[in-house]
Amino acid sequence: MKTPKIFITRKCPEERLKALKELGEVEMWEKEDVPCPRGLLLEKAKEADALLTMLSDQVDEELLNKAENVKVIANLAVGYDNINLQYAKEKKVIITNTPDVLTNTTADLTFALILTAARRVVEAADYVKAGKWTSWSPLLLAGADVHHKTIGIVGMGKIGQAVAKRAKGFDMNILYHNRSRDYDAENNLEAAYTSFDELLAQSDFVVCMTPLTNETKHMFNAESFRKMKSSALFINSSRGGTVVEEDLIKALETGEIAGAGLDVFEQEPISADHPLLKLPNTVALPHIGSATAETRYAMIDCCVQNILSVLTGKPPVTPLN
Ligand code: 8YV
Repeated sequence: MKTPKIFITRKCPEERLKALKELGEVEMWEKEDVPCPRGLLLEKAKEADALLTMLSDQVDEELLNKAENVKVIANLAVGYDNINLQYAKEKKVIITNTPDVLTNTTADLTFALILTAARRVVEAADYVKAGKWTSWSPLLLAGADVHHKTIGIVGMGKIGQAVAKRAKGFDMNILYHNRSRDYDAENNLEAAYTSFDELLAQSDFVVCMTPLTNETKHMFNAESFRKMKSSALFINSSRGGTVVEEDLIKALETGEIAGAGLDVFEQEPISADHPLLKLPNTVALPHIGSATAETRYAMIDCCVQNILSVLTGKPPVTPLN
Protein backbone atom coordinates (compact mmCIF):
# COMPACT_ATOMS: atom_id res chain seq x y z
CA MET A 1 0.00 0.00 0.00
CA LYS A 2 1.34 3.45 -0.85
CA THR A 3 1.98 5.84 2.03
CA PRO A 4 -1.12 7.98 2.54
CA LYS A 5 -0.79 11.76 2.40
CA ILE A 6 -2.54 13.90 4.96
CA PHE A 7 -2.80 17.68 4.74
CA ILE A 8 -3.71 19.83 7.76
CA THR A 9 -4.79 23.41 7.07
CA ARG A 10 -3.68 24.99 10.37
CA LYS A 11 -0.85 24.49 12.80
CA CYS A 12 -1.71 21.76 15.29
CA PRO A 13 0.58 20.58 18.10
CA GLU A 14 2.98 17.92 16.82
CA GLU A 15 2.44 15.65 19.82
CA ARG A 16 -1.25 15.21 18.90
CA LEU A 17 -0.29 14.06 15.40
CA LYS A 18 2.02 11.15 16.30
CA ALA A 19 -0.41 8.46 15.20
CA LEU A 20 -0.99 10.17 11.86
CA LYS A 21 2.74 10.49 11.30
CA GLU A 22 3.20 6.78 11.96
CA LEU A 23 0.58 6.04 9.34
CA GLY A 24 1.49 8.46 6.58
CA GLU A 25 3.11 11.59 5.28
CA VAL A 26 1.71 14.57 7.20
CA GLU A 27 1.98 18.10 5.88
CA MET A 28 0.65 21.11 7.74
CA TRP A 29 0.17 24.84 7.10
CA GLU A 30 2.49 26.25 9.78
CA LYS A 31 1.77 29.99 9.87
CA GLU A 32 -0.49 30.86 12.76
CA ASP A 33 -1.25 34.44 11.74
CA VAL A 34 -2.17 33.72 8.10
CA PRO A 35 -4.81 31.20 7.02
CA CYS A 36 -3.84 28.48 4.58
CA PRO A 37 -4.26 30.03 1.11
CA ARG A 38 -7.12 28.62 -0.92
CA GLY A 39 -4.80 27.90 -3.87
CA LEU A 40 -2.52 25.80 -1.71
CA LEU A 41 -5.43 23.89 -0.20
CA LEU A 42 -6.73 23.07 -3.68
CA GLU A 43 -3.27 21.93 -4.74
CA LYS A 44 -2.83 19.76 -1.64
CA ALA A 45 -6.34 18.35 -2.00
CA LYS A 46 -5.31 16.99 -5.38
CA GLU A 47 -2.54 14.85 -3.86
CA ALA A 48 -3.98 14.05 -0.44
CA ASP A 49 -5.74 10.94 0.91
CA ALA A 50 -7.12 12.85 3.88
CA LEU A 51 -7.61 16.48 4.89
CA LEU A 52 -7.95 18.03 8.32
CA THR A 53 -9.83 21.28 7.73
CA MET A 54 -11.13 24.24 9.74
CA LEU A 55 -14.40 26.10 9.66
CA SER A 56 -12.84 28.81 7.51
CA ASP A 57 -11.90 26.35 4.75
CA GLN A 58 -14.64 26.05 2.14
CA VAL A 59 -15.16 22.38 1.34
CA ASP A 60 -17.19 23.08 -1.79
CA GLU A 61 -17.66 21.55 -5.23
CA GLU A 62 -14.40 23.03 -6.50
CA LEU A 63 -12.37 21.48 -3.69
CA LEU A 64 -14.20 18.15 -3.80
CA ASN A 65 -13.66 17.92 -7.57
CA LYS A 66 -9.93 18.32 -7.05
CA ALA A 67 -9.83 15.87 -4.13
CA GLU A 68 -9.72 12.78 -6.33
CA ASN A 69 -7.94 10.54 -3.82
CA VAL A 70 -9.36 12.04 -0.65
CA LYS A 71 -11.27 9.48 1.38
CA VAL A 72 -11.98 11.55 4.46
CA ILE A 73 -12.17 15.20 5.43
CA ALA A 74 -12.09 15.73 9.19
CA ASN A 75 -13.43 19.19 10.02
CA LEU A 76 -12.21 20.64 13.32
CA ALA A 77 -15.62 21.91 14.45
CA VAL A 78 -19.03 20.62 15.38
CA GLY A 79 -20.66 22.96 12.84
CA TYR A 80 -20.30 22.15 9.16
CA ASP A 81 -21.79 25.07 7.29
CA ASN A 82 -18.47 25.34 5.40
CA ILE A 83 -19.06 21.94 3.80
CA ASN A 84 -21.20 20.84 0.88
CA LEU A 85 -22.24 17.56 2.53
CA GLN A 86 -24.48 16.47 -0.32
CA TYR A 87 -21.74 16.86 -2.91
CA ALA A 88 -19.23 15.11 -0.63
CA LYS A 89 -21.65 12.20 -0.47
CA GLU A 90 -21.90 12.10 -4.26
CA LYS A 91 -18.11 12.12 -4.47
CA LYS A 92 -17.97 9.38 -1.80
CA VAL A 93 -15.82 11.49 0.53
CA ILE A 94 -16.48 10.85 4.20
CA ILE A 95 -16.92 14.03 6.24
CA THR A 96 -16.52 14.05 10.01
CA ASN A 97 -16.99 16.71 12.70
CA THR A 98 -16.13 17.01 16.41
CA PRO A 99 -19.37 16.72 18.39
CA ASP A 100 -19.74 16.40 22.19
CA VAL A 101 -16.14 17.23 23.17
CA LEU A 102 -16.82 20.97 22.89
CA THR A 103 -20.34 21.14 24.30
CA ASN A 104 -19.54 22.27 27.85
CA THR A 105 -16.66 24.51 26.82
CA THR A 106 -18.81 26.40 24.32
CA ALA A 107 -21.64 26.68 26.86
CA ASP A 108 -19.15 28.11 29.39
CA LEU A 109 -18.08 30.77 26.91
CA THR A 110 -21.69 31.57 26.08
CA PHE A 111 -22.35 32.11 29.75
CA ALA A 112 -19.19 34.21 30.03
CA LEU A 113 -20.60 36.41 27.25
CA ILE A 114 -23.92 36.72 29.09
CA LEU A 115 -22.19 37.76 32.30
CA THR A 116 -19.68 40.00 30.55
CA ALA A 117 -22.32 41.85 28.57
CA ALA A 118 -24.72 42.17 31.51
CA ARG A 119 -22.14 43.25 34.07
CA ARG A 120 -20.09 45.40 31.66
CA VAL A 121 -16.96 43.46 32.57
CA VAL A 122 -14.81 44.58 29.61
CA GLU A 123 -15.84 48.22 30.03
CA ALA A 124 -15.11 48.07 33.75
CA ALA A 125 -11.70 46.41 33.27
CA ASP A 126 -10.75 49.03 30.64
CA TYR A 127 -11.92 51.75 33.04
CA VAL A 128 -9.52 50.59 35.74
CA LYS A 129 -6.62 50.14 33.31
CA ALA A 130 -7.17 53.62 31.89
CA GLY A 131 -6.76 55.11 35.37
CA LYS A 132 -10.35 56.41 35.38
CA TRP A 133 -11.20 54.88 38.78
CA THR A 134 -10.76 57.97 40.86
CA SER A 135 -13.94 57.85 42.91
CA TRP A 136 -16.99 55.73 43.56
CA SER A 137 -20.65 56.44 43.00
CA PRO A 138 -23.68 54.20 43.44
CA LEU A 139 -24.43 53.80 39.74
CA LEU A 140 -20.87 53.73 38.46
CA LEU A 141 -20.69 50.97 35.79
CA ALA A 142 -23.97 49.54 37.02
CA GLY A 143 -25.02 46.66 34.81
CA ALA A 144 -28.01 44.33 34.75
CA ASP A 145 -28.64 41.27 36.89
CA VAL A 146 -28.41 37.84 35.29
CA HIS A 147 -29.90 35.76 38.11
CA HIS A 148 -33.67 35.30 38.13
CA LYS A 149 -33.98 36.83 34.64
CA THR A 150 -35.48 35.19 31.56
CA ILE A 151 -33.16 33.57 29.07
CA GLY A 152 -34.46 32.62 25.62
CA ILE A 153 -32.38 29.99 23.85
CA VAL A 154 -32.88 29.71 20.11
CA GLY A 155 -31.63 26.25 19.10
CA MET A 156 -31.93 23.70 21.89
CA GLY A 157 -29.30 21.24 20.71
CA LYS A 158 -26.58 19.83 22.94
CA ILE A 159 -24.87 23.20 23.47
CA GLY A 160 -28.21 24.97 23.95
CA GLN A 161 -29.08 22.46 26.67
CA ALA A 162 -25.69 22.92 28.33
CA VAL A 163 -26.37 26.68 28.39
CA ALA A 164 -29.82 26.01 29.91
CA LYS A 165 -28.20 23.86 32.59
CA ARG A 166 -25.97 26.76 33.56
CA ALA A 167 -28.94 29.16 33.46
CA LYS A 168 -30.76 26.89 35.90
CA GLY A 169 -27.89 27.38 38.36
CA PHE A 170 -28.51 31.12 38.09
CA ASP A 171 -32.22 30.61 38.92
CA MET A 172 -33.18 31.86 35.49
CA ASN A 173 -36.52 31.37 33.81
CA ILE A 174 -35.70 29.35 30.68
CA LEU A 175 -37.52 29.68 27.34
CA TYR A 176 -36.46 27.94 24.17
CA HIS A 177 -37.35 27.82 20.53
CA ASN A 178 -36.39 24.92 18.31
CA ARG A 179 -37.44 23.24 15.08
CA SER A 180 -39.10 20.58 17.21
CA ARG A 181 -39.95 20.36 20.90
CA ASP A 182 -37.41 18.76 23.17
CA TYR A 183 -39.21 17.01 26.02
CA ASP A 184 -35.95 16.14 27.80
CA ALA A 185 -35.10 19.84 28.01
CA GLU A 186 -38.61 20.59 29.23
CA ASN A 187 -38.61 17.87 31.88
CA ASN A 188 -35.01 18.03 33.07
CA LEU A 189 -34.24 21.73 32.69
CA GLU A 190 -37.68 23.23 33.19
CA ALA A 191 -37.31 24.95 29.83
CA ALA A 192 -40.57 26.17 28.29
CA TYR A 193 -41.12 25.94 24.54
CA THR A 194 -42.29 29.16 22.91
CA SER A 195 -42.71 30.54 19.41
CA PHE A 196 -39.76 32.59 18.14
CA ASP A 197 -41.74 35.83 18.51
CA GLU A 198 -42.82 35.07 22.06
CA LEU A 199 -39.25 34.21 23.01
CA LEU A 200 -38.03 37.54 21.58
CA ALA A 201 -40.72 39.48 23.44
CA GLN A 202 -40.20 37.83 26.83
CA SER A 203 -36.46 37.27 27.12
CA ASP A 204 -33.94 39.44 28.93
CA PHE A 205 -31.19 37.47 27.20
CA VAL A 206 -31.83 36.21 23.68
CA VAL A 207 -29.19 33.58 23.02
CA CYS A 208 -28.57 32.28 19.51
CA MET A 209 -27.37 28.67 19.61
CA THR A 210 -28.68 27.46 16.29
CA PRO A 211 -26.55 26.07 13.46
CA LEU A 212 -26.39 28.09 10.24
CA THR A 213 -28.74 26.62 7.65
CA ASN A 214 -30.91 28.02 4.86
CA GLU A 215 -33.71 28.31 7.44
CA THR A 216 -31.68 30.10 10.13
CA LYS A 217 -29.71 32.46 7.86
CA HIS A 218 -30.51 36.07 8.85
CA MET A 219 -33.27 34.98 11.25
CA PHE A 220 -32.16 37.79 13.59
CA ASN A 221 -33.04 40.92 11.61
CA ALA A 222 -34.69 44.32 12.04
CA GLU A 223 -38.06 42.70 12.69
CA SER A 224 -36.66 40.41 15.41
CA PHE A 225 -34.75 43.17 17.18
CA ARG A 226 -37.91 45.30 17.12
CA LYS A 227 -39.75 42.54 18.97
CA MET A 228 -37.16 42.34 21.75
CA LYS A 229 -37.30 44.29 25.03
CA SER A 230 -35.30 47.52 25.00
CA SER A 231 -33.45 46.17 28.06
CA ALA A 232 -32.60 42.86 26.35
CA LEU A 233 -29.12 41.62 25.49
CA PHE A 234 -28.46 39.62 22.34
CA ILE A 235 -25.86 36.85 22.67
CA ASN A 236 -24.45 34.89 19.74
CA SER A 237 -21.88 32.12 20.01
CA SER A 238 -23.08 29.95 17.13
CA ARG A 239 -22.80 31.56 13.70
CA GLY A 240 -22.67 35.17 12.54
CA GLY A 241 -24.68 34.33 9.44
CA THR A 242 -27.84 33.99 11.53
CA VAL A 243 -27.79 37.77 12.00
CA VAL A 244 -28.28 40.73 9.67
CA GLU A 245 -25.41 42.68 11.19
CA GLU A 246 -26.52 46.01 9.76
CA ASP A 247 -29.88 45.58 11.57
CA LEU A 248 -28.15 44.58 14.79
CA ILE A 249 -25.96 47.69 14.64
CA LYS A 250 -29.04 49.86 14.14
CA ALA A 251 -30.85 48.20 17.05
CA LEU A 252 -27.83 48.72 19.30
CA GLU A 253 -27.32 52.33 18.19
CA THR A 254 -30.94 53.36 18.61
CA GLY A 255 -31.44 51.61 21.94
CA GLU A 256 -33.96 49.18 20.49
CA ILE A 257 -31.97 46.59 22.46
CA ALA A 258 -29.55 47.25 25.31
CA GLY A 259 -26.44 45.39 24.23
CA ALA A 260 -24.82 42.40 22.60
CA GLY A 261 -22.24 39.73 23.36
CA LEU A 262 -20.85 38.26 20.17
CA ASP A 263 -18.32 35.50 19.57
CA VAL A 264 -19.18 35.08 15.88
CA PHE A 265 -19.59 37.32 12.85
CA GLU A 266 -20.73 37.08 9.28
CA GLN A 267 -17.17 37.69 8.04
CA GLU A 268 -14.41 36.21 10.19
CA PRO A 269 -11.97 37.53 11.16
CA ILE A 270 -14.00 40.73 11.58
CA SER A 271 -12.09 43.80 10.41
CA ALA A 272 -10.90 46.21 13.10
CA ASP A 273 -12.90 49.09 11.60
CA HIS A 274 -16.20 47.17 11.55
CA PRO A 275 -18.95 49.42 13.02
CA LEU A 276 -19.97 46.68 15.50
CA LEU A 277 -16.63 47.11 17.23
CA LYS A 278 -17.23 50.82 17.75
CA LEU A 279 -20.33 50.31 19.88
CA PRO A 280 -19.88 50.78 23.64
CA ASN A 281 -22.69 48.32 24.41
CA THR A 282 -21.15 45.43 22.47
CA VAL A 283 -18.64 42.82 23.57
CA ALA A 284 -16.89 41.08 20.68
CA LEU A 285 -14.69 38.00 20.87
CA PRO A 286 -12.68 36.23 18.14
CA HIS A 287 -14.75 33.01 17.85
CA ILE A 288 -13.28 31.34 20.93
CA GLY A 289 -16.32 29.26 21.96
CA SER A 290 -14.39 25.99 22.01
CA ALA A 291 -10.98 27.52 22.65
CA THR A 292 -9.63 25.89 25.76
CA ALA A 293 -6.46 23.83 25.47
CA GLU A 294 -8.25 20.73 26.78
CA THR A 295 -11.10 21.00 24.30
CA ARG A 296 -8.99 21.95 21.29
CA TYR A 297 -6.77 18.89 22.04
CA ALA A 298 -9.88 16.72 22.23
CA MET A 299 -11.13 18.16 18.93
CA ILE A 300 -7.79 17.52 17.23
CA ASP A 301 -7.71 13.99 18.67
CA CYS A 302 -11.22 13.39 17.32
CA CYS A 303 -10.13 14.49 13.82
CA VAL A 304 -7.01 12.32 14.04
CA GLN A 305 -9.08 9.29 15.10
CA ASN A 306 -11.47 9.81 12.20
CA ILE A 307 -8.64 10.03 9.66
CA LEU A 308 -6.87 7.00 11.14
CA SER A 309 -10.05 4.95 11.10
CA VAL A 310 -10.95 5.71 7.51
CA LEU A 311 -7.41 5.32 6.14
CA THR A 312 -7.07 1.94 7.86
CA GLY A 313 -10.38 0.71 6.48
CA LYS A 314 -12.48 1.18 9.61
CA PRO A 315 -15.69 3.19 9.96
CA PRO A 316 -15.23 6.84 11.00
CA VAL A 317 -15.92 7.68 14.64
CA THR A 318 -18.08 10.78 14.11
CA PRO A 319 -19.32 10.78 10.51
CA LEU A 320 -21.64 13.41 9.09
CA ASN A 321 -22.51 11.68 5.84
C1 8YV B 1 -14.66 25.78 15.85
C2 8YV B 1 -17.08 26.09 16.12
O1 8YV B 1 -14.02 24.78 16.45
O2 8YV B 1 -17.20 23.77 16.48
C3 8YV B 1 -17.67 24.74 15.90
O3 8YV B 1 -18.65 24.64 15.13
O4 8YV B 1 -17.62 27.05 15.76
C4 8YV B 1 -15.77 26.20 16.81
O5 8YV B 1 -15.76 25.42 17.90
C5 8YV B 1 -13.64 26.80 15.54
O6 8YV B 1 -14.22 27.77 14.80
C6 8YV B 1 -12.49 26.18 14.76
O7 8YV B 1 -12.87 25.71 13.47
